[in-house]
Amino acid sequence: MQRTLAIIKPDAVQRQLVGVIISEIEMNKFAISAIRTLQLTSARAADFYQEHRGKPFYDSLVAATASGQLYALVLEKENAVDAWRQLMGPTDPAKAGPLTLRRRFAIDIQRNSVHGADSPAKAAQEIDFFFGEGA
Ligand code: IDP
Ligand code: MG
Repeated sequence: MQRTLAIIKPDAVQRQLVGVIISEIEMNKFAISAIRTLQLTSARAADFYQEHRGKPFYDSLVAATASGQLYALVLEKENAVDAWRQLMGPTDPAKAGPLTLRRRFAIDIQRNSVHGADSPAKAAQEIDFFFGEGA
């Protein structure tokens, strides 16, 4: 079984979409092996998205990520990293298939409701970010 890191972003929590998103996770046969809710400081959000530093949307992304409670989850399934990204759909909801979470729930390309690690190595790093010693 592979593990990945998922986030239900503050925009989705604020719109009370936690239950329906977790329901989709379970219906798609992911096991939830860890879950926590927390609000990141701006500094921690900036660190989480540091690969995007310097891009035009970075400051706004960091502010949105720190704007409220989020849910971090460790999901387990065969091929979990790719399977979760497929269920989420692409970054831009306008380009996402009809059954994807982002097509169904995203407001726009930034407030796109969910996050997923993009590789097994990033998944391990992001799981440590939310569930490791220093988290
Ligand atoms: P991903 O979440 O699908 O992996 P990334 O390219 O890693 O997409 O970008 C991280 C997050 O930054 C996205 O989920 C989205 O919230 C935001 N983002 C990405 N591209 C844009 C953009 O062009 N405008 C505004 N926000 C963006
Ligand atoms: Mg990404």
